Amino acid sequence: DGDGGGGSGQARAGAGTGPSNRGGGHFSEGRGAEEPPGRVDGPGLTDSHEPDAPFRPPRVLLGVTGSVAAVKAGELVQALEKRGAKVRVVTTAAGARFLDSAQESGYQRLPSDVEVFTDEQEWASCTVGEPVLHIELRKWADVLCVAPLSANSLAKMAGGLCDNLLTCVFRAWQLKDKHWNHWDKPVVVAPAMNTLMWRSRFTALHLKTLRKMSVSVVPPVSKRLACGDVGRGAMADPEVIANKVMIDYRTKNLLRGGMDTSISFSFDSDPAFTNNTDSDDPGDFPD
Ligand code: PCO
Repeated sequence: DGDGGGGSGQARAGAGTGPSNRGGGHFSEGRGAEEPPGRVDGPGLTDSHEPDAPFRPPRVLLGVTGSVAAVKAGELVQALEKRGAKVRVVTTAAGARFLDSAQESGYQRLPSDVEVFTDEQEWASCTVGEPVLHIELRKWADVLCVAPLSANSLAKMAGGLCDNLLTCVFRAWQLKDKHWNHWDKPVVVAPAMNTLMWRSRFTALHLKTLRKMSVSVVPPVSKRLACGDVGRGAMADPEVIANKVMIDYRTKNLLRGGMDTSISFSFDSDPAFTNNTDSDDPGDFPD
């Protein structure tokens, strides 16, 4: 686990993030696109899973960080695309190492047409007057999904640190304030880390901070982990994460459209997301 080092731009571009995936810093569509997601206005835009879906499919920015669960990124992209989402990937330097190893380990690779953005591209555009990549990506995306979210990137996000492309995107995100006066673009995170790190009080504290900012947390599951330990810490099923992304996106649009906000569309009342009372759960952090 670890996404250490900022500014070095050392993200590798090997097998998993090969040249065909690498974002060229161009924004042929949606550049500066702050327009609210509109209604479906033509054929082919409807979510294939829900023929009557009223909104256009979301643009999902998938953040990949330095957890071994990054090997599941290909599966997650597929799950999102299956639901009609348009996906771009931002990886930390540590996340890129796991993306590279995914292919060697036999995990599903990223589709070749999915653009992968790394710190290198962020630091490449440092000219005054040129577009800034993290701002452009933040404008492009409807939803930010960070999966897997490592312990290190969790701490950075909760602390507002922004020393790489992904944390800069998050720092520029407009999150809902405590009075619900702002409801901007949803953020969904799926932590994945060793059980001992998950159990740490830091985890509870950092998750509490993110939840207060209206970030949705899809908790990890219990299984045998990459290091052989058994316990909670494995990233949730990509299908579950993709569902949560779609639900938060739709909820936001329904609220924006003046829907009855007393209706709950969220998974937050689902025991799978709240009743993690086993000994591996960091629980809440008292005020
Ligand atoms: C590393 N941490 C972990 C947590 C993340 N692991 C997982 C699963 C994978 C295999 O199913 C790797 C995806 O175990 O999400 O293992 C040190 S213990």
